[in-house]
Amino acid sequence: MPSYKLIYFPVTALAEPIRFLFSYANIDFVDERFDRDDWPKIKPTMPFGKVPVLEVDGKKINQSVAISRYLAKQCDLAGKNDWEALEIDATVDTIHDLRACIAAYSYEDNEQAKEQKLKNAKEMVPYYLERLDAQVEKNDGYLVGGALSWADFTFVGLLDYLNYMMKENIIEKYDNLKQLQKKVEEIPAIKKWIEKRPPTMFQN
Ligand SMILES: N[C@@H](CCC(=O)N[C@@H](CS)C(=O)NCC(=O)O)C(=O)O
Repeated sequence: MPSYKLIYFPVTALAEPIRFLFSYANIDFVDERFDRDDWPKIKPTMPFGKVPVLEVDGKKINQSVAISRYLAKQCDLAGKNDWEALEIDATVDTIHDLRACIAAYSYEDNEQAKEQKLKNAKEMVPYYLERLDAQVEKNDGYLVGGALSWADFTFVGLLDYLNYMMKENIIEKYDNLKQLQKKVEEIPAIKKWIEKRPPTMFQN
């Protein structure tokens, strides 16, 4: 078994689906959370100046989605066939489109632009969530293929970050997504992880 170190800010966000996968797969990893003040010093040592970065036996690799897919393959959460793998990939990309839409608003400093981006997010967030909720209803309570996949871990892992940025529980009106969150958080390995993980600014 290789040695793994996951490097990220001291938050959930893009690293959390990866942490869920390590926990679910029962793979030991060093969960390295650096101080924000140290980021300028760390940034030039990362392959593309961004995190999360995973070190596998000392080799650094970036991109959270690629890292998640790699781990999901190792614990049978990457679909039963190529079609399901494609559906999972598409769903994960859609979740990241939703994240990008919310982040565009949340990280905007210009007051006027922020107002416009909030208006856009208020329109687009329900657009995405209605469709994702219907997808879960159609797939027996999971996002893809009637079974747990890394798409479910991506959605639930990112959720507290999305809620924090939107300043509300974005899935409040979506029963299928609420049940999905509950189901994922009750998987024994995930429950254990959530209980032991350090609290961050995204949990209330
Ligand atoms: N597509 C990349 C995005 C990585 C990314 O944007 N990381 C942010 C934190 S969430 C970052 O490193 N920001 C600091 C910087 O750009 O200096 C991924 O999914 O890993």
